[in-house]
Amino acid sequence: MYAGAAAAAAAGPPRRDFISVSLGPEEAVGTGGYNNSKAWRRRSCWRKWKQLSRLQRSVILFLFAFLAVCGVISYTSMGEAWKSLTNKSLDDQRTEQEIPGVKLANPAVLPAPQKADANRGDYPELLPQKQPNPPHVRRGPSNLQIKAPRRDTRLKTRHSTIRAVEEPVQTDKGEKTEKSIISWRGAVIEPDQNTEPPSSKIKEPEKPSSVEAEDQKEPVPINERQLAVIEAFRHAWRGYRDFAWGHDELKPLSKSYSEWFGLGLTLIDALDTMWILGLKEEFEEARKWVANDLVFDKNVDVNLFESTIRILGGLLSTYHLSGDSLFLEKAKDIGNRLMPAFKTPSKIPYSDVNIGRGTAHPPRWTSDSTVAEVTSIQLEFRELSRLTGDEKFQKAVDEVMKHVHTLSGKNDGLVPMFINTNSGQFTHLGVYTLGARADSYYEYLLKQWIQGGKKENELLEDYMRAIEGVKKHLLRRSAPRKLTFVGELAHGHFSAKMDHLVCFLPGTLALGAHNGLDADHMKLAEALIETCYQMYAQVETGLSPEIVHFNLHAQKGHKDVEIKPADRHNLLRPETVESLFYMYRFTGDKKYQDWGWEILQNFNKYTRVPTGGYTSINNVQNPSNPEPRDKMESFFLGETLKYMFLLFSDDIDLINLDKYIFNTEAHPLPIWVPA
Ligand code: DMJ
Repeated sequence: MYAGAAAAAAAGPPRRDFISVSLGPEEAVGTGGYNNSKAWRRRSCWRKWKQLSRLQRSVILFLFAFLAVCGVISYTSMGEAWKSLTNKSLDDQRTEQEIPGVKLANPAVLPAPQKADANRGDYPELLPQKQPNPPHVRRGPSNLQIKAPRRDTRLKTRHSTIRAVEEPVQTDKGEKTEKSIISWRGAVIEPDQNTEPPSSKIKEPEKPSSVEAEDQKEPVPINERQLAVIEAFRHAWRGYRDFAWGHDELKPLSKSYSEWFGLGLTLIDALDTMWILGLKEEFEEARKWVANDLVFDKNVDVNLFESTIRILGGLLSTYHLSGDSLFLEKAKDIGNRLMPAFKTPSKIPYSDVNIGRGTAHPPRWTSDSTVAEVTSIQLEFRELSRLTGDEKFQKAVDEVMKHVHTLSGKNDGLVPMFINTNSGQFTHLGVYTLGARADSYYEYLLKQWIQGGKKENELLEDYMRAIEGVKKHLLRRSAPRKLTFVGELAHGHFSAKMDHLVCFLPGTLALGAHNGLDADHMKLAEALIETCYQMYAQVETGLSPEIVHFNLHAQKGHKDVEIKPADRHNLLRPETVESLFYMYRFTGDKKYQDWGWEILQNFNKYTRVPTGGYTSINNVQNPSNPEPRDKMESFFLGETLKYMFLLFSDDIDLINLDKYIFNTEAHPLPIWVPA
């Protein structure tokens, strides 16, 4: 018997002041045996409930009510927790599916990187965008620093911080919308796509001292003229990409290509221009070609100078701008393959190297090399030594400079055009020019001095002496406009001939003056750039010929500039635009931008090929038929358009001239000890 029931029976009628609920089997047996039907259970419970006192019922009801309230509260808070847990894991899954291996902190703010080749064949034309504000025009000392906005340390290249900015962008439907992009020096880059840091095997290049301050400036908006340069570049690139991809030069009319070294010359020459112009997709596609298809192990003869300034220089500067070690690896490869050129009796390098076989030789008809060629490879090889820690590159090119420094045969610092690789002596003495075969000797004297931190006095001495030589022997004024020009001297006879190539000189003189050299170098630069501009302005197409002859005496109906039939071609050369860029940077005089703008428009008018690309022309004097030559030189993309873009910029930090020195193919390399 169940104990509670026995006690209750013994005590008579149940007392109502305590609770006793007995649901044991014996009770059931005592009330008629076991019956588990639902009706019986309901009846039995109800009977029990009725037997309870009011107090007992109230207590039970209160307990039920209390438990019910607690249940509701805990259900609500657990539900929230569960919901957020579930949502979070869904978000995680979505992010991982969209960008494999990359978790974006906030996908709504930073768009997922696009595949570089997602837009193959799709070249949206850039519509000039209305600038929200007029471009900032900053003048004054070039080390002027701008106010410091907050920094985003996540987005950093090796030499610069990439800043996240909100910019209006054009949607497919032409609407303007706000999209987050990352901008760096005009380059538009999506996050998480900045390139790898250089391999740890490679000596870390010195960081320019003022990088920190440069990091903290506001991005300067791209203006309409710069957009026109971007459009021109894209048009040129479209031709190259469609008809000459991976080859040296585009032949835009025949929609084919020409090969010089078979090394994708135009592509390599254009890499850093794409970076500076912010053409990310084009850059990424070209980078893939460099990674997968650029092979230097080829049985091919290359010109030491041309491959140094275009290929080695292009790879080094692209490495500096992008921080991508691929370009340094390639630069090391080509640098090593060019070294056999220096194995000569005099250590003056041969002009040609077979980069596959490791042999070098002079041209077939002579053992001479060109003076400009052997003395305009130094910026690149010196930088390669600094980056790799291997001094052999610098040693080889420094030896050439030291040797040339000691040579006799100069005329007040002016050098002849040839040097013999056996004897190490100048040959063809008595002819002096600032044009072809000598030009960049003068340019590299100054630029090496600046590159090395203005310490190598012999370089400066040679440069200063040479400029005095130019003033003494080669400067004259034309008639009727009294334009100052640089002629040539041949065995004591002056010739009023000036190559377009000489138009590098105003820029170089201005750079020297900016670096503390005589102020009258700047005066001369101003006079010479006016002349170079007139070499365009006085010609029917507004484009300069390759060579002009100046009139020394006024003749009725004659301009200052005369052009011989053999000289009236234009190869899309950069020198005048290059000097305009330096002049604008150092003076802030808008006329230099306006002159460059005229030149760009004339290139568009007379050299642009509708199906893509630009072409050299044979006759700058015939606007109705300039006689296209069917060739786009690699320097049009490497130099001319790059200098145009920089000329139209008001951002002195877009390749700051106190931090970078341009090689003679417009590839910027860092100054070792920046001013
Ligand atoms: C380029 O290859 C270089 O600028 C070189 O110094 C001279 N010739 C062309 C451009 O005109």
